[in-house]
Amino acid sequence: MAALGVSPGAAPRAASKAALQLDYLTCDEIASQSPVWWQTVLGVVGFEKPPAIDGARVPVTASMTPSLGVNGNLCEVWRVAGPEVRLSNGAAKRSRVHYRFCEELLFGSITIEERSIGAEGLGGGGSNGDSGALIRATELAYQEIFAVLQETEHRHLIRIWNYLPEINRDTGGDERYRLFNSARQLAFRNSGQAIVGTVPAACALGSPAGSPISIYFLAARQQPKMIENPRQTSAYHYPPKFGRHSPIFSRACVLHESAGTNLFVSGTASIVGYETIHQGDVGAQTRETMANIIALLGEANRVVGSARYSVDGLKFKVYVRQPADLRAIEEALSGWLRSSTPIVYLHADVCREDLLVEIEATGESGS
Ligand code: 3EB
Repeated sequence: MAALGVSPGAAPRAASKAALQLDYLTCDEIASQSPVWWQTVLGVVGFEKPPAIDGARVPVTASMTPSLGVNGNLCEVWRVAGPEVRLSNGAAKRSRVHYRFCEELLFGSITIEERSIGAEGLGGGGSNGDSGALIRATELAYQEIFAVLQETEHRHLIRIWNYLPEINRDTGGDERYRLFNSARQLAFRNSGQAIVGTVPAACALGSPAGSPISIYFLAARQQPKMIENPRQTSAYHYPPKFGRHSPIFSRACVLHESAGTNLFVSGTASIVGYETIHQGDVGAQTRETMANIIALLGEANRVVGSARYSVDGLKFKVYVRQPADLRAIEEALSGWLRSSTPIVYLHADVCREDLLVEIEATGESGS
């Protein structure tokens, strides 16, 4: 990393690097932090519901996916640290996006209730009811996100978390996840974004009926390096049998120009090529998912040119479709992970009906 001193004749130094850091903290731990600590917080994500903290200071949101197991009260906290890091809150007019940013990085969140969306203006004169509202809400959310990134010049989405109520429910022939994929792809196109290659790491999970659509994201001024998995077809090249419009996400990405936390592993599941494997066997799905994450770590290390990332440096979020499977998943993971590895289990529907588990991870370098 850059030395603090500027030697005579050196080129002007770029702004000091922000170290992005992820912590899983209880609400009580968050409540007892000092003002100095709060100055470093980009955003706070609760799981079942937004935590009761003052949303005027930082964006506060929730995935609407309840915790499983012992870690009831945890929140996901994104912070930046660095000698010259200054954070500002977002002030985009007429935007539902809450955001906070420093020179290099931006955290944002948006929630939209489908029932607040009129079906007017859509083909079919509104007869498509709730599928129209999901499509419109998704388009609006992404449109507003890209507008913020344009305005603040953090033009590169690096990681985006998508939570949709009833993700697997069928609405007149189309699953809601597939409608979401169509709307997401349309929104990327309409905002002039790439739809293959340089697309963010992501996940898409189901929340309980009646939840708002909840989306949060990290963006950067610098282009991240995208990582694909040699064991899997790129999601943006999935064949049409998985939906008319492919999901737009990369398997992982590396924030090469940052200090600190900088590997983002997308939601990863028991998919080899493009097919789900080990249907009905949650233990085997968990092991296959870890094999996919190990393959991604290998790719990430190859791309950065050193053995920087390993399973031991990752923090995990595990989405469990059926709470009764929690024990079997923990058992399968115990072969891969240390007991000290940070890991949060959440109850959520996974975006293919036959997937029982999905795992995402965030990696730190220099730790
Ligand atoms: C998969 O590999 C499993 O639609 O944004 C993983 C990560 C999955 C992201 C998304 C979906 C998404 O296809 C599902």
